[in-house]
This record gives sequence, C-alpha cells and structure tokens, in this order.
Amino acid sequence: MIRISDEVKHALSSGQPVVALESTLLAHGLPHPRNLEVGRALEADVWAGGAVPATIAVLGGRPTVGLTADEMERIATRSGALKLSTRDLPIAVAEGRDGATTVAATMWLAARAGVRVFATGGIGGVHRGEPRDVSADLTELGRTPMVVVCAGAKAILDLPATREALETYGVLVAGWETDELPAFYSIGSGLGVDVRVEDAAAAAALWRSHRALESPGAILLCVPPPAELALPTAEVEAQIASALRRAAAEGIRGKEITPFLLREVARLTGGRSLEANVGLLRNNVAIAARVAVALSER
Ligand code: PSU
Ligand code: MN
Repeated sequence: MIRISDEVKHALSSGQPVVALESTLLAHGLPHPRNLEVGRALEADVWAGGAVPATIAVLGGRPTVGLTADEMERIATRSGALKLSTRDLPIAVAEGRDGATTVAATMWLAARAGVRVFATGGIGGVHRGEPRDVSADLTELGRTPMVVVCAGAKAILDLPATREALETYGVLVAGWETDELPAFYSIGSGLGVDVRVEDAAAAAALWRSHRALESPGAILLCVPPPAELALPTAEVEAQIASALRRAAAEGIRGKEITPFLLREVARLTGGRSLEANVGLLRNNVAIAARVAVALSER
C-alpha cells in the first residue's frame, strides 16, 4: 500500500539515518513559488546533515515515502491537493487523489515505513477561542513513537491549552538547549518542557530509553527559532489577534483556518513571519538530521 522510494528503502534497510518531512506545509502552509524552493532546501539540508530525506505525500491515491523532484513539484504547484490528516488517508486512497500530509498523517505513514525521526515547523494544537478544535496532530503524537522535531505549536494556537493537551496525551516534551517551550515565531512561550537536552546524543539516549520502555507516543523535540529571524512575542501577538478577527468575520473554520492564519500573519508582518517560518524549518531539519545520525550510530 505504501510506496517507498528506492533511495529511502535502501537507507532504511542498511541502517542509514533517515528524516521524514511533511508536505502540508508545502501545499497549504507556504506561498507558491517559495514553497517549492523551501521543499528542495529542506531536503538538501537533510543530505548536508548526513541523512536521507523522505518527504511524504499521497500521489494519485498512493501514499508515498520519499518524493522525487517531479513529485514534490506536483504537490507544491498543482492546486487541488487535499490536506490530509490521518483519518483522511483512506479517502485520498479510495478516490485516487493527490494529497499533502499533515504532521499526523506524515507520522502515520513514516512509522509504517520504519522512519524514526521527523522534522516540521510547528505542530497543530488547540485553537484559540475554539477549545473543541483540537488538531489530530496531538492524537497522533500521543500514540505513534517517533522523534518529532519542531518549534513548538504554531503561535496562532492557544499555547497554554496545547501544552496541557500534550500532557494529557502523554507526549514527552523535550527542549533543545532550552527549558521553555518555543512559540514558533518567537523564542519562548513562558511554558515549560519536561526535559532539556543539550545535544543529539542526549536526544538519542532519551529515544533509546523510550523504546526500551515501549512508551507510547512521540518525543516532541522543541527547538527555538533562529534568534536573528525570531519575532518578539508582543509584536506578533497583535498581528495574530488581528488575523483571528478577520478569520472570525469571514467565517473561516476547520482545516482552512491554519493556512488562512499563516497567510494573514505573513501579510500583516510584511513577510517577516514567513522568513521566521522558513528559518525555523531549516534549523529544525538540520537538528533532525543530527538526531537521526546519532540514532544510527551504535
Ligand atoms: N508547520 C509549518 N507550517 C504548516 C504546518 C506545520 O511551519 O503549515 C502544518 C502541519 O502540517 C500541521 C498542520 O500538521 O499545519 C496543522 O493543521 P491543523 O491546525 O488544521 O490541524
Ligand atoms: Mn482543526
């Protein structure tokens, strides 16, 4: 059912480090043509870090782990790719559709292919003012063992509620050289992590203990955005508040809300939030490669 590229298949069978990458941020989270440029840069960053990238999507109904250059272009360029969470995968398969995978669906497919490390920008979580709109990313993080490298949950969300939900779902939240949960565009949220790790070897040790105990769920490795691109919380909060008001006025809901808010905050910050988003993605991917390399040693 899952098609794994020859490159990724070979890497997995020979114990080489592999890093999974998602495609929703390409198809729905970043503007065209920047999205394609970023997708390629993220793969190049994984290679530069000594690991093999596996970007994941559904193509013509076929879940695919490890996109070719043409396949990535198809997902990043053609409109009409569905936004797929775990529950949506059978729909795309049954209907033979193209779809981009969220954090949740990417984890589901990556785990079945045998990939242990995954990098993204910011996970989904509990929406502000919509405490019943909880991303299925949290459900998946609670049940699929994987090291998920991110800059925390997206700042457009209710971060304190998301932090509580991570605890309820039993997700181990680790801070990369920090005691604080990053806030996606900003360095800190004022919320704590469960453990601080100083390097890839410490992250690998945590993973080995997690697997030895057969602990459920993910290790969420949270990395602050690069300081030179991070936005001050007070400033970005004003833009988020205004983006949320516009979303409410336009009646935007469900899976449309996250892409809408990311776009609107990018417009209101004159593109600075987009630069922060791209910078943190590249940083997360580089750290994920280091963790994947540490996991493949020994
Ligand atoms: N990280 C980014 N940009 C994105 C996302 C993550 O830098 O667009 C995507 C991920 O695919 C995540 C999704 O799973 O946003 C969350 O969507 P929702 O809130 O609808 O669950
Ligand atoms: Mn939602």
